[in-house]
Amino acid sequence: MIKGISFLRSAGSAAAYERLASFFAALGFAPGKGWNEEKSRGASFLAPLGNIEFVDGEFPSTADVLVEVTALDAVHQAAAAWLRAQGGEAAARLSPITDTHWKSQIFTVEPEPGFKFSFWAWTDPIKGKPVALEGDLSAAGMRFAIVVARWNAVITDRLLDGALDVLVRSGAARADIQVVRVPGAWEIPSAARTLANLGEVDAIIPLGCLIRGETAHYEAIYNEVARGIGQSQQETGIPHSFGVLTCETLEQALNRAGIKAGNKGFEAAAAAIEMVSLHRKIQKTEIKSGGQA
Ligand code: DLZ
Repeated sequence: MIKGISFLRSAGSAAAYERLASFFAALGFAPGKGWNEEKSRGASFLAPLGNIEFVDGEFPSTADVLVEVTALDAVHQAAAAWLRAQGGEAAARLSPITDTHWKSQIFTVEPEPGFKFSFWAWTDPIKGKPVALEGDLSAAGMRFAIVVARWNAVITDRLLDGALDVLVRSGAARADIQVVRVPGAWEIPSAARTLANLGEVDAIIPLGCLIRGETAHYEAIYNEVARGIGQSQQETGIPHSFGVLTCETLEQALNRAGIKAGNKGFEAAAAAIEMVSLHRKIQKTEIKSGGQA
């Protein structure tokens, strides 16, 4: 399963590493998790979208890393201010904004000699509009409660592993992840609701597994579990994802818990991160627009 694209660059020195990280932070990139190990460290920066593009025909004159933005002037000003603050010749490593042949504008900046980046934005207002307000997948500073059922633990433990994996890899601190165990899926809504009412977490991630062949009143239980989780989400306003498997067989459940068809715990936790981020963005948009649509 394809997950993301990374460009790796060796900074060459600790000082260049610090300057590049500082530049990307100054331009408003969301920080990724990065790493700090014995042999190396990494500063990572996220963008909501990434892709690899092959071009046939006229090729634009750009740096090999191209960053699309929605407010090119503001980014140009931020880059200029950052370069000025470096002093010396740095300010000269910023090109003016120019038109491209594809209804857009572009500039190239070299925050560190040898590291060039081009930033561009559509001038066509239809294309330049953000397609949608979307949450991103950085979990740094977010608090989560995972409510996991013990029933069918061979499955739910795998869902829990998947959920913890994505939360920690996306930057959540282990101390900000609370794991709450309940007897079975039936008990998930009640625990989720109690946690949501406390208001101490940003999202709830319910994990459980119902297997039709082994579950008396299967329909009744799963309807009630889904309804209870949905109701808790709607009435508390705290995002709840849905990581409760409803399967025909144990084999199907295993496949959805990491064997063949992804790990639904991982997906539920990723959805929770995205929803917290989206809620925050919607709230910011609402504040900026003063509640005007
Ligand atoms: C009772 C029961 C049954 C038959 N099957 C499942 C199941 O497949 N998955 C699950 O999470 N829980 C099951 N349970 C337990 C109920 O969810 C609940 O925990 C008990 O009925 C106690 O209230």
